Amino acid sequence: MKRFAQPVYVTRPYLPPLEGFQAGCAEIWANQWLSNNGPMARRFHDALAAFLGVPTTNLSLFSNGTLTLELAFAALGVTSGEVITTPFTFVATAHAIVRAGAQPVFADIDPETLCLSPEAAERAITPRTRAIVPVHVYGNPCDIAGFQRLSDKHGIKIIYDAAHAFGIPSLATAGDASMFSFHPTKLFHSAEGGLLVFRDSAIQGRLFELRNFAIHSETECTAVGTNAKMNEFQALMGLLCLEKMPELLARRREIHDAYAAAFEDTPVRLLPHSLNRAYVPVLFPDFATRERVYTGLREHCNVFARRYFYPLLTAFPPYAASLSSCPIAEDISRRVLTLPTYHSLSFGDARAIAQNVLELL
Ligand code: T4K
Repeated sequence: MKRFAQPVYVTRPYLPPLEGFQAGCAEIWANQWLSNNGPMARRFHDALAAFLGVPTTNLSLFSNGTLTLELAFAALGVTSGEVITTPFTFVATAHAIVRAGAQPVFADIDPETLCLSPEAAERAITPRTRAIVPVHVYGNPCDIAGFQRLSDKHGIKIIYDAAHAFGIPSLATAGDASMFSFHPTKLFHSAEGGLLVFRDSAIQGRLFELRNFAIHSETECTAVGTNAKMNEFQALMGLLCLEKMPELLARRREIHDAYAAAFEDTPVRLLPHSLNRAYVPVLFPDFATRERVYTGLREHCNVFARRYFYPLLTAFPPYAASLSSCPIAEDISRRVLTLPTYHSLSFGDARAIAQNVLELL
């Protein structure tokens, strides 16, 4: 079994050449403008609009993905009642719902995509339901048409947690709004950051205010806003990483293919649906095997794979009171492991990690 000399983490951020970042810093120094929608943030905003092919009026940048989601709810009027989501996600999804003033209600996932099932979500709808928050888990697309039908039929908002889904053109404009995380653990990042793309350009002004304390003018504050502005250094990092997007996407695809070849005809099932190959999730036959591989990789191979997402959110005290029964999510959560993938991981290392996994079975 190969033991790596250096720890191999589940991911590593792409870092642009330092000279490019230093040149950008020189501009920031000259501008003497560090935050509050400065020139670099405005340039990043426009570059993202061009990259995604959406009008500049239909997006807004924030300091991180969690606050992006929280302010999306505020801007779309989802500040009370119930919001249906999946328990198979990162805690930030549910935290943002609660912090916006609503109560999360958990419904089960689809066994193939591992995203919230529209059928399960529909069964959870009550007169108090204000919105549904499906998550494109690992970059697997949710059933967009299915959720749109629910929105049309029940008059509720669909706000996607697209934290994992940057770089998938078909998901950029789904639902009423989509949140993308630019955290360094994502395939694209701005050190920290979040992006909201929304259908109704009328909410852009509201979002700009909410991220800046809801200050309307020097003498007016219209609501309880927060500080969720992207600063100039984040925007600079984002601009430099954006130039590399095609390469970052291609590289992930190749690494994914290397794992796929290594796991062919083995008991390890590589989940196939991620469109941007943001993660390498593999399913084991049972919980004990997953745990053995997870621990074995750490202790014997120096490989730090992660159990995204275990346990389910309903196992955490703030959400434990939820009466939801989500047997598919429960089962997947106990069998899944996400293996290392990032631009600088070599194919040889991916193959060696896969070999270690198979030896630990
Ligand atoms: N919705 C969903 C579905 C999400 O997955 C997330 C975030 C959000 C919403 C919220 O978006 P943000 O507010 O974060 O923008 C990580 C991330 O902190 C979190 O952003 C992410 N999801 C979640 C899935 O993973 P941890 O606790 O696993 O991160 P951590 O610090 O253990 O990092 C994992 C590995 O990455 C490390 O072992 C090494 C590597 N790493 C990490 C960082 C931060 C680096 O090499 N360099 C770095 O700078 O939560």
